[in-house]
Amino acid sequence: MDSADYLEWPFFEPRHRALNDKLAVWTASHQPLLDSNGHDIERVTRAIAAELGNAGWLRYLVPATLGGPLPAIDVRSLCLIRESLAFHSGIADCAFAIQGLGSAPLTLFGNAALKQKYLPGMIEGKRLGAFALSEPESGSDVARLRTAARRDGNAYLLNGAKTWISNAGIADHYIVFARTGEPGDAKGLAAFVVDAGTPGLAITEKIDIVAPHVIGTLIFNDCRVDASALLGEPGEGFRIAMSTLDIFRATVGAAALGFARRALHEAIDRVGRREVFGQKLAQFQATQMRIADMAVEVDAAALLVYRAAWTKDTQERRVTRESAMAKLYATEAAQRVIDSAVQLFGGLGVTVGSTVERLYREIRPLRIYEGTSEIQKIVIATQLLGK
Ligand code: COS
Repeated sequence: MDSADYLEWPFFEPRHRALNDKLAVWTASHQPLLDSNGHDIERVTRAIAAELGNAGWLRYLVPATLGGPLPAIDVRSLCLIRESLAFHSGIADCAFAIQGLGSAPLTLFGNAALKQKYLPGMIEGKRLGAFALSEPESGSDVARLRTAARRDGNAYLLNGAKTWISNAGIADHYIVFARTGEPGDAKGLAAFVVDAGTPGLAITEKIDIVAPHVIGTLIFNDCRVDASALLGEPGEGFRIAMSTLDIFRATVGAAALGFARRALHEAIDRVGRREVFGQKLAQFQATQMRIADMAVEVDAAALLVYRAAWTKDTQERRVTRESAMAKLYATEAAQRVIDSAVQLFGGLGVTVGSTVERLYREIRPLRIYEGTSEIQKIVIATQLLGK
Protein backbone atom coordinates (compact mmCIF):
# COMPACT_ATOMS: atom_id res chain seq x y z
CA MET A 1 0.00 0.00 0.00
CA ASP A 2 0.98 3.66 -0.13
CA SER A 3 2.42 5.72 2.69
CA ALA A 4 1.44 4.21 6.02
CA ASP A 5 2.18 7.39 7.98
CA TYR A 6 -1.34 7.26 9.42
CA LEU A 7 -0.07 4.38 11.54
CA GLU A 8 1.74 7.06 13.57
CA TRP A 9 -1.67 8.25 14.79
CA PRO A 10 -2.23 7.76 18.53
CA PHE A 11 -4.81 5.02 17.85
CA PHE A 12 -2.00 2.61 17.01
CA GLU A 13 0.67 0.74 18.91
CA PRO A 14 3.99 -0.62 17.61
CA ARG A 15 2.40 -4.04 17.03
CA HIS A 16 -0.01 -2.48 14.52
CA ARG A 17 2.89 -1.08 12.50
CA ALA A 18 4.55 -4.51 12.62
CA LEU A 19 1.30 -6.16 11.49
CA ASN A 20 0.98 -3.74 8.60
CA ASP A 21 4.55 -4.49 7.47
CA LYS A 22 3.85 -8.23 7.55
CA LEU A 23 0.62 -7.74 5.59
CA ALA A 24 2.52 -5.79 2.93
CA VAL A 25 5.01 -8.64 2.51
CA TRP A 26 2.25 -11.26 2.40
CA THR A 27 0.04 -9.43 -0.10
CA ALA A 28 3.05 -8.79 -2.36
CA SER A 29 3.96 -12.48 -2.35
CA HIS A 30 0.36 -13.64 -2.97
CA GLN A 31 -0.49 -11.38 -5.89
CA PRO A 32 -1.62 -14.10 -8.34
CA LEU A 33 -4.07 -15.48 -5.76
CA LEU A 34 -5.32 -12.00 -4.89
CA ASP A 35 -5.75 -11.19 -8.58
CA SER A 36 -7.98 -14.20 -9.27
CA ASN A 37 -11.24 -12.36 -9.72
CA GLY A 38 -14.53 -13.51 -11.01
CA HIS A 39 -13.97 -17.07 -12.22
CA ASP A 40 -15.08 -20.07 -10.18
CA ILE A 41 -15.73 -17.86 -7.23
CA GLU A 42 -16.50 -20.71 -4.83
CA ARG A 43 -13.14 -22.37 -5.46
CA VAL A 44 -11.31 -19.04 -5.23
CA THR A 45 -13.03 -18.15 -1.95
CA ARG A 46 -12.08 -21.50 -0.45
CA ALA A 47 -8.50 -21.23 -1.67
CA ILE A 48 -8.11 -17.71 -0.30
CA ALA A 49 -9.62 -18.68 3.07
CA ALA A 50 -7.12 -21.57 3.28
CA GLU A 51 -4.22 -19.21 2.56
CA LEU A 52 -5.51 -16.67 5.08
CA GLY A 53 -5.51 -19.53 7.57
CA ASN A 54 -1.99 -20.68 6.63
CA ALA A 55 -0.67 -17.15 7.01
CA GLY A 56 -2.19 -16.84 10.49
CA TRP A 57 -4.42 -13.87 9.61
CA LEU A 58 -7.60 -15.70 10.68
CA ARG A 59 -6.14 -16.16 14.16
CA TYR A 60 -6.79 -12.45 14.70
CA LEU A 61 -10.51 -13.33 14.80
CA VAL A 62 -10.14 -15.03 18.21
CA PRO A 63 -8.49 -14.18 21.55
CA ALA A 64 -5.35 -15.94 22.82
CA THR A 65 -7.35 -18.45 24.85
CA LEU A 66 -8.74 -19.78 21.54
CA GLY A 67 -5.52 -19.62 19.53
CA GLY A 68 -5.32 -15.91 18.71
CA PRO A 69 -2.14 -13.82 18.81
CA LEU A 70 -3.50 -11.26 21.31
CA PRO A 71 -5.31 -11.53 24.66
CA ALA A 72 -8.55 -10.18 23.18
CA ILE A 73 -9.98 -9.63 19.68
CA ASP A 74 -8.24 -6.44 18.54
CA VAL A 75 -10.50 -4.52 16.19
CA ARG A 76 -7.64 -2.28 15.00
CA SER A 77 -5.85 -5.41 13.77
CA LEU A 78 -9.01 -6.68 12.05
CA CYS A 79 -9.39 -3.29 10.37
CA LEU A 80 -5.76 -3.24 9.19
CA ILE A 81 -6.13 -6.74 7.77
CA ARG A 82 -9.36 -5.88 5.94
CA GLU A 83 -7.93 -2.61 4.67
CA SER A 84 -4.87 -4.37 3.23
CA LEU A 85 -6.85 -7.23 1.72
CA ALA A 86 -9.42 -4.88 0.19
CA PHE A 87 -6.63 -2.76 -1.34
CA HIS A 88 -5.71 -5.85 -3.38
CA SER A 89 -8.84 -8.01 -3.60
CA GLY A 90 -12.49 -7.70 -2.67
CA ILE A 91 -12.84 -11.47 -2.60
CA ALA A 92 -9.99 -11.87 -0.11
CA ASP A 93 -11.48 -9.18 2.08
CA CYS A 94 -14.82 -10.93 1.94
CA ALA A 95 -13.37 -14.34 2.75
CA PHE A 96 -11.76 -12.86 5.86
CA ALA A 97 -14.86 -10.90 6.90
CA ILE A 98 -17.26 -13.83 6.64
CA GLN A 99 -14.94 -16.01 8.71
CA GLY A 100 -15.28 -13.22 11.27
CA LEU A 101 -19.07 -13.05 11.15
CA GLY A 102 -19.28 -16.83 11.26
CA SER A 103 -16.95 -17.10 14.26
CA ALA A 104 -17.56 -14.02 16.43
CA PRO A 105 -20.97 -15.17 17.78
CA LEU A 106 -19.25 -18.42 18.84
CA THR A 107 -16.30 -16.60 20.37
CA LEU A 108 -18.49 -14.13 22.21
CA PHE A 109 -21.42 -16.35 23.26
CA GLY A 110 -20.59 -20.01 22.61
CA ASN A 111 -19.90 -22.45 25.41
CA ALA A 112 -16.56 -24.29 25.65
CA ALA A 113 -17.79 -27.31 23.70
CA LEU A 114 -19.06 -25.25 20.75
CA LYS A 115 -15.90 -23.14 20.65
CA GLN A 116 -13.76 -26.27 20.65
CA LYS A 117 -15.85 -27.90 17.95
CA TYR A 118 -15.90 -25.03 15.46
CA LEU A 119 -13.18 -22.46 16.04
CA PRO A 120 -9.90 -24.35 15.49
CA GLY A 121 -10.87 -25.36 11.95
CA MET A 122 -12.12 -21.86 11.20
CA ILE A 123 -8.93 -20.08 12.18
CA GLU A 124 -6.93 -22.57 10.15
CA GLY A 125 -9.09 -21.72 7.13
CA LYS A 126 -10.16 -25.35 6.80
CA ARG A 127 -13.78 -24.75 7.86
CA LEU A 128 -15.88 -21.92 6.48
CA GLY A 129 -18.60 -20.18 8.45
CA ALA A 130 -21.56 -17.95 7.58
CA PHE A 131 -23.86 -15.48 9.33
CA ALA A 132 -27.53 -16.01 8.50
CA LEU A 133 -29.53 -13.04 9.73
CA SER A 134 -31.25 -11.42 6.72
CA GLU A 135 -34.55 -12.71 5.42
CA PRO A 136 -36.62 -11.96 2.33
CA GLU A 137 -38.95 -9.81 4.46
CA SER A 138 -36.48 -8.46 7.01
CA GLY A 139 -32.96 -7.29 6.31
CA SER A 140 -32.92 -4.04 8.25
CA ASP A 141 -35.65 -4.74 10.80
CA VAL A 142 -33.97 -7.59 12.65
CA ALA A 143 -36.52 -7.70 15.46
CA ARG A 144 -39.16 -8.77 12.93
CA LEU A 145 -37.37 -11.73 11.46
CA ARG A 146 -39.68 -14.69 10.95
CA THR A 147 -37.59 -17.86 10.81
CA ALA A 148 -39.07 -19.89 13.66
CA ALA A 149 -37.30 -22.18 16.12
CA ARG A 150 -39.84 -24.37 17.92
CA ARG A 151 -38.70 -26.45 20.88
CA ASP A 152 -39.20 -30.17 20.33
CA GLY A 153 -37.79 -32.28 23.16
CA ASN A 154 -34.02 -31.86 23.22
CA ALA A 155 -34.00 -30.09 19.91
CA TYR A 156 -35.40 -27.11 17.99
CA LEU A 157 -37.22 -27.33 14.67
CA LEU A 158 -36.21 -24.48 12.36
CA ASN A 159 -38.58 -23.27 9.63
CA GLY A 160 -38.15 -20.26 7.38
CA ALA A 161 -35.89 -18.60 4.82
CA LYS A 162 -32.65 -16.63 4.93
CA THR A 163 -31.31 -14.70 1.98
CA TRP A 164 -28.27 -12.65 0.90
CA ILE A 165 -26.20 -15.05 2.98
CA SER A 166 -22.51 -14.89 2.13
CA ASN A 167 -20.79 -18.27 1.80
CA ALA A 168 -24.18 -19.97 1.19
CA GLY A 169 -23.37 -23.39 -0.20
CA ILE A 170 -19.67 -23.40 0.72
CA ALA A 171 -19.96 -22.80 4.48
CA ASP A 172 -19.47 -25.74 6.84
CA HIS A 173 -21.79 -24.10 9.36
CA TYR A 174 -24.26 -21.23 9.54
CA ILE A 175 -24.94 -18.98 12.53
CA VAL A 176 -28.72 -18.81 12.22
CA PHE A 177 -30.92 -16.27 13.97
CA ALA A 178 -34.44 -17.52 14.59
CA ARG A 179 -37.47 -16.70 16.65
CA THR A 180 -38.20 -18.65 19.83
CA GLY A 181 -40.49 -15.99 21.31
CA GLU A 182 -43.25 -13.56 20.38
CA PRO A 183 -43.46 -12.10 16.84
CA GLY A 184 -41.83 -8.67 16.45
CA ASP A 185 -40.05 -8.83 19.80
CA ALA A 186 -36.28 -8.24 19.78
CA LYS A 187 -36.13 -10.31 22.98
CA GLY A 188 -37.71 -13.31 21.24
CA LEU A 189 -34.71 -14.27 19.09
CA ALA A 190 -32.13 -17.00 19.50
CA ALA A 191 -28.90 -17.89 17.66
CA PHE A 192 -27.96 -21.43 16.60
CA VAL A 193 -24.98 -23.05 14.93
CA VAL A 194 -26.34 -25.19 12.13
CA ASP A 195 -24.03 -27.58 10.29
CA ALA A 196 -24.16 -27.65 6.50
CA GLY A 197 -25.87 -30.82 5.41
CA THR A 198 -28.28 -30.93 8.34
CA PRO A 199 -31.49 -32.53 7.00
CA GLY A 200 -34.10 -29.84 6.38
CA LEU A 201 -31.52 -27.18 5.43
CA ALA A 202 -31.33 -26.50 1.68
CA ILE A 203 -29.43 -23.95 -0.38
CA THR A 204 -32.08 -22.99 -2.90
CA GLU A 205 -30.50 -20.12 -4.78
CA LYS A 206 -27.09 -18.70 -5.68
CA ILE A 207 -27.36 -14.97 -6.25
CA ASP A 208 -25.23 -13.11 -8.83
CA ILE A 209 -24.28 -9.67 -7.59
CA VAL A 210 -22.32 -6.81 -9.18
CA ALA A 211 -19.13 -7.79 -7.37
CA PRO A 212 -18.56 -11.56 -7.69
CA HIS A 213 -19.15 -13.12 -4.34
CA VAL A 214 -20.54 -16.37 -2.95
CA ILE A 215 -24.02 -15.43 -1.75
CA GLY A 216 -27.37 -17.19 -1.73
CA THR A 217 -30.62 -18.24 -0.10
CA LEU A 218 -31.19 -20.90 2.57
CA ILE A 219 -34.48 -22.61 3.31
CA PHE A 220 -35.19 -24.39 6.61
CA ASN A 221 -37.91 -27.00 6.47
CA ASP A 222 -38.38 -28.76 9.82
CA CYS A 223 -34.62 -28.59 10.21
CA ARG A 224 -33.86 -30.33 13.52
CA VAL A 225 -31.05 -28.73 15.52
CA ASP A 226 -29.94 -30.08 18.86
CA ALA A 227 -30.47 -27.71 21.80
CA SER A 228 -26.72 -27.93 22.43
CA ALA A 229 -26.25 -25.86 19.23
CA LEU A 230 -27.84 -22.83 20.88
CA LEU A 231 -25.54 -19.84 21.44
CA GLY A 232 -26.19 -18.19 24.80
CA GLU A 233 -29.79 -18.37 25.96
CA PRO A 234 -33.06 -18.23 24.01
CA GLY A 235 -33.89 -14.51 23.84
CA GLU A 236 -30.26 -13.44 23.44
CA GLY A 237 -30.24 -13.62 19.64
CA PHE A 238 -30.71 -9.90 19.00
CA ARG A 239 -27.89 -9.02 21.41
CA ILE A 240 -25.64 -11.65 19.79
CA ALA A 241 -26.31 -10.21 16.33
CA MET A 242 -25.82 -6.61 17.43
CA SER A 243 -22.68 -7.32 19.46
CA THR A 244 -21.17 -9.04 16.43
CA LEU A 245 -22.13 -6.12 14.19
CA ASP A 246 -20.66 -3.65 16.71
CA ILE A 247 -17.27 -5.24 16.00
CA PHE A 248 -17.65 -5.81 12.29
CA ARG A 249 -19.28 -2.56 11.20
CA ALA A 250 -16.03 -0.68 11.81
CA THR A 251 -14.22 -3.32 9.77
CA VAL A 252 -16.62 -2.80 6.85
CA GLY A 253 -15.48 0.83 7.00
CA ALA A 254 -11.89 -0.43 6.91
CA ALA A 255 -12.58 -2.50 3.79
CA ALA A 256 -14.14 0.57 2.13
CA LEU A 257 -11.01 2.48 3.13
CA GLY A 258 -8.85 -0.13 1.41
CA PHE A 259 -10.89 0.23 -1.80
CA ALA A 260 -10.73 4.04 -1.58
CA ARG A 261 -6.97 4.07 -0.99
CA ARG A 262 -6.49 1.84 -4.01
CA ALA A 263 -8.63 4.18 -6.14
CA LEU A 264 -6.62 7.20 -4.98
CA HIS A 265 -3.37 5.33 -5.66
CA GLU A 266 -4.52 4.41 -9.18
CA ALA A 267 -5.75 7.97 -9.84
CA ILE A 268 -2.48 9.59 -8.75
CA ASP A 269 -0.54 7.24 -10.99
CA ARG A 270 -2.86 7.94 -13.90
CA VAL A 271 -2.88 11.75 -13.72
CA GLY A 272 0.93 11.83 -13.49
CA ARG A 273 1.24 9.96 -16.80
CA ARG A 274 -1.75 10.86 -18.94
CA GLU A 275 -1.26 13.83 -21.27
CA VAL A 276 -4.13 15.94 -22.66
CA PHE A 277 -4.00 19.30 -24.43
CA GLY A 278 -0.21 19.23 -24.21
CA GLN A 279 0.16 18.74 -20.50
CA LYS A 280 -0.23 16.10 -17.83
CA LEU A 281 -3.69 15.65 -16.31
CA ALA A 282 -2.08 16.40 -12.93
CA GLN A 283 -1.23 19.91 -14.08
CA PHE A 284 -4.89 20.90 -14.48
CA GLN A 285 -6.31 22.64 -11.46
CA ALA A 286 -9.56 20.70 -11.90
CA THR A 287 -7.58 17.49 -11.40
CA GLN A 288 -5.77 18.87 -8.37
CA MET A 289 -9.07 19.87 -6.74
CA ARG A 290 -10.43 16.39 -7.34
CA ILE A 291 -7.36 14.61 -5.99
CA ALA A 292 -7.37 16.84 -2.90
CA ASP A 293 -11.03 16.05 -2.23
CA MET A 294 -10.33 12.34 -2.59
CA ALA A 295 -7.38 12.50 -0.16
CA VAL A 296 -9.39 14.40 2.46
CA GLU A 297 -12.20 11.83 2.28
CA VAL A 298 -9.73 8.96 2.65
CA ASP A 299 -8.14 10.50 5.74
CA ALA A 300 -11.50 11.42 7.29
CA ALA A 301 -12.72 7.85 6.76
CA ALA A 302 -9.53 6.46 8.30
CA LEU A 303 -9.95 8.72 11.35
CA LEU A 304 -13.52 7.49 11.93
CA VAL A 305 -12.67 3.83 11.32
CA TYR A 306 -9.69 3.76 13.63
CA ARG A 307 -11.44 5.91 16.24
CA ALA A 308 -14.19 3.27 16.38
CA ALA A 309 -11.70 0.40 16.46
CA TRP A 310 -9.56 2.05 19.15
CA THR A 311 -12.67 2.77 21.24
CA LYS A 312 -13.78 -0.84 21.01
CA ASP A 313 -10.30 -2.09 21.93
CA THR A 314 -9.57 0.24 24.81
CA GLN A 315 -12.86 1.40 26.38
CA GLU A 316 -15.09 -0.97 28.27
CA ARG A 317 -18.35 0.03 26.63
CA ARG A 318 -20.60 -0.39 23.62
CA VAL A 319 -19.35 1.30 20.46
CA THR A 320 -22.60 1.22 18.54
CA ARG A 321 -22.46 4.92 17.61
CA GLU A 322 -18.76 5.00 16.70
CA SER A 323 -18.91 1.89 14.55
CA ALA A 324 -22.09 3.09 12.79
CA MET A 325 -20.38 6.42 12.01
CA ALA A 326 -17.29 4.63 10.71
CA LYS A 327 -19.26 2.33 8.44
CA LEU A 328 -21.57 5.08 7.18
CA TYR A 329 -18.89 7.62 6.36
CA ALA A 330 -16.19 5.30 5.08
CA THR A 331 -18.47 3.42 2.67
CA GLU A 332 -20.18 6.54 1.32
CA ALA A 333 -16.86 8.39 0.98
CA ALA A 334 -15.23 5.43 -0.75
CA GLN A 335 -18.03 5.38 -3.33
CA ARG A 336 -17.32 9.07 -4.11
CA VAL A 337 -13.55 8.57 -4.18
CA ILE A 338 -13.85 5.62 -6.54
CA ASP A 339 -16.30 7.49 -8.76
CA SER A 340 -13.73 10.29 -9.03
CA ALA A 341 -11.05 7.79 -9.98
CA VAL A 342 -13.32 6.38 -12.71
CA GLN A 343 -13.85 9.92 -14.02
CA LEU A 344 -10.10 10.59 -14.12
CA PHE A 345 -9.57 7.37 -16.08
CA GLY A 346 -12.18 8.33 -18.67
CA GLY A 347 -13.11 5.47 -21.02
CA LEU A 348 -10.63 3.17 -19.32
CA GLY A 349 -12.46 3.71 -16.05
CA VAL A 350 -15.56 1.97 -17.37
CA THR A 351 -13.70 -0.69 -19.31
CA VAL A 352 -14.43 -4.11 -17.87
CA GLY A 353 -11.29 -5.50 -16.27
CA SER A 354 -9.67 -2.21 -15.27
CA THR A 355 -8.89 -1.83 -11.56
CA VAL A 356 -11.09 1.20 -11.02
CA GLU A 357 -13.99 -0.47 -12.85
CA ARG A 358 -13.65 -3.41 -10.45
CA LEU A 359 -13.53 -1.09 -7.43
CA TYR A 360 -16.59 0.76 -8.74
CA ARG A 361 -18.56 -2.49 -8.56
CA GLU A 362 -16.95 -3.81 -5.40
CA ILE A 363 -17.70 -0.81 -3.22
CA ARG A 364 -21.44 -0.75 -3.90
CA PRO A 365 -22.62 -3.62 -1.65
CA LEU A 366 -20.75 -2.16 1.35
CA ARG A 367 -23.28 0.68 1.57
CA ILE A 368 -25.97 -1.99 1.99
CA TYR A 369 -24.67 -5.02 3.86
CA GLU A 370 -24.33 -5.20 7.66
CA GLY A 371 -26.82 -2.36 7.93
CA THR A 372 -27.56 0.12 5.12
CA SER A 373 -26.36 3.71 5.32
CA GLU A 374 -29.90 4.67 6.32
CA ILE A 375 -29.86 2.16 9.21
CA GLN A 376 -26.51 3.56 10.38
CA LYS A 377 -28.10 7.03 10.50
CA ILE A 378 -30.98 5.66 12.56
CA VAL A 379 -28.50 3.98 14.92
CA ILE A 380 -26.51 7.22 15.31
CA ALA A 381 -29.62 9.35 15.83
CA THR A 382 -31.05 6.89 18.36
CA GLN A 383 -27.81 7.04 20.34
CA LEU A 384 -28.06 10.83 20.44
CA LEU A 385 -31.79 11.39 20.77
CA GLY A 386 -33.02 8.22 22.45
CA LYS A 387 -35.91 6.22 21.02
N1 COS B 1 -25.41 -4.34 21.51
C1 COS B 1 -26.10 -4.93 22.52
N2 COS B 1 -27.43 -4.77 22.69
C2 COS B 1 -28.08 -3.99 21.80
C3 COS B 1 -27.42 -3.35 20.72
C4 COS B 1 -26.02 -3.55 20.61
N3 COS B 1 -25.34 -2.96 19.63
N4 COS B 1 -28.30 -2.63 20.01
C5 COS B 1 -29.48 -2.81 20.62
N5 COS B 1 -29.35 -3.63 21.68
C6 COS B 1 -30.41 -4.00 22.62
C7 COS B 1 -31.12 -2.75 23.06
O1 COS B 1 -30.48 -2.19 24.21
C8 COS B 1 -32.49 -3.25 23.37
O2 COS B 1 -32.54 -3.86 24.64
P1 COS B 1 -33.39 -3.15 25.85
O3 COS B 1 -34.80 -3.17 25.35
O4 COS B 1 -33.12 -4.04 27.01
O5 COS B 1 -32.81 -1.78 25.97
C9 COS B 1 -32.72 -4.36 22.37
O6 COS B 1 -31.41 -4.78 21.96
C10 COS B 1 -33.51 -3.90 21.16
O7 COS B 1 -32.88 -2.76 20.61
P2 COS B 1 -33.64 -1.67 19.74
O8 COS B 1 -34.95 -1.37 20.40
O9 COS B 1 -32.71 -0.55 19.44
O10 COS B 1 -33.93 -2.51 18.40
P3 COS B 1 -34.70 -2.15 17.07
O11 COS B 1 -35.58 -3.26 16.74
O12 COS B 1 -35.25 -0.75 17.14
O13 COS B 1 -33.55 -2.21 15.94
C11 COS B 1 -31.79 -1.51 14.50
C12 COS B 1 -32.49 -1.44 15.86
C13 COS B 1 -32.60 -0.99 13.33
C14 COS B 1 -30.62 -0.59 14.73
C15 COS B 1 -31.31 -2.95 14.22
O14 COS B 1 -32.39 -3.77 13.88
C16 COS B 1 -30.27 -3.04 13.11
O15 COS B 1 -29.07 -2.77 13.34
N6 COS B 1 -30.68 -3.40 11.90
C17 COS B 1 -29.77 -3.63 10.78
C18 COS B 1 -29.37 -5.04 10.78
C19 COS B 1 -28.40 -5.38 9.76
O16 COS B 1 -27.26 -4.95 9.85
N7 COS B 1 -28.86 -6.17 8.78
C20 COS B 1 -28.00 -6.66 7.78
C21 COS B 1 -27.80 -8.12 8.04
S1 COS B 1 -26.16 -8.55 8.33
S2 COS B 1 -25.40 -8.57 6.54
